[in-house]
Amino acid sequence: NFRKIVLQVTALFAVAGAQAQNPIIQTIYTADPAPMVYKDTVYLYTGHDEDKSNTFIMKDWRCFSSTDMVNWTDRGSPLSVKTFSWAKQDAWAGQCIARNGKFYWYVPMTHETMGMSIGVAVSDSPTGRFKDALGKPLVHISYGDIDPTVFVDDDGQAYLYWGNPYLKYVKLNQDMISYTGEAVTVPLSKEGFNVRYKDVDKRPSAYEEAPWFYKRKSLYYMHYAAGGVPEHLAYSTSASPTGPWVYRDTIMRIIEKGGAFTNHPGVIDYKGKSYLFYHNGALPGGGGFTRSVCVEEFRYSKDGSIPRITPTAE
Ligand code: FUB
Repeated sequence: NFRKIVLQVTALFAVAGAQAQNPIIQTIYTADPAPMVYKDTVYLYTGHDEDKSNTFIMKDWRCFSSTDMVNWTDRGSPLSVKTFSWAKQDAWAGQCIARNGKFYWYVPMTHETMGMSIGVAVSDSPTGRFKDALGKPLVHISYGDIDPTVFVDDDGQAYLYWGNPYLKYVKLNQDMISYTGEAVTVPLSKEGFNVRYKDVDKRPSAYEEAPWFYKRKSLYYMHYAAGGVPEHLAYSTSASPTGPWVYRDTIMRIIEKGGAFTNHPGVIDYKGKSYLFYHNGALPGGGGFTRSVCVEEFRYSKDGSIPRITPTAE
């Protein structure tokens, strides 16, 4: 029951090692990629920039899927600000995860009265339709409650990290729609998150926003957009899900040509390969508020480090 619109068909499509053309979605502007591997399919959840505005006009989230990382099927708009009765606008960066036979999609929006807040939507299918699980925000602390990233550890404990200019986390309960204890603020030290290349806003480290949290082998990874602005992508690692974090390196430098002032990482392993999703302004009419999702394949080193990744057009 989905729209079978194949967005990208390249001549290389059937060839082993074929690469998607970047940006991978060329029919609308997309941003804030959040890939999820479920069974044999990659589901790519994105934000949706409305055309040619000088601010973020983002009303809904989109979903695309692929089984070859080349051809992407448009799964429509399974979630929008309108899904949340308490929300006013700003369908910013979220992440969806499968658990308990359901799909939980954590998303930030501006609340009718309280400023930025994080909601959680639930569905029986990765392509929706999603419903507001709570009828109220899951998290509301301050305006910085944006960009949630979620991960379930091997012991079953789920973590939700988020925030700009801070980075906070809570331990989610098994039901994935509540948490126990207070939100913990991560120390944004130089050792953990490096220093800013432009220190105009006197922040303690390069961490800006867009965290992306997961574990690979025994190492926990925190990818994020680092600043000042324009943003680049960097990562830190830890031996534990709650830190302390150790700054590792820049992954993608500022995109000088065809970039946007933001960038946003989403990392997966799929069919034996590793991929970094990000966004830029490379479509015609593209820019800071009209972004497009792209993907690059990469290889971890034996010690788990990630190489510098250069944006490509294919
Ligand atoms: O897309 C709106 C905001 O811009 C996101 O929440 C940030 O990560 C940045 O990409």
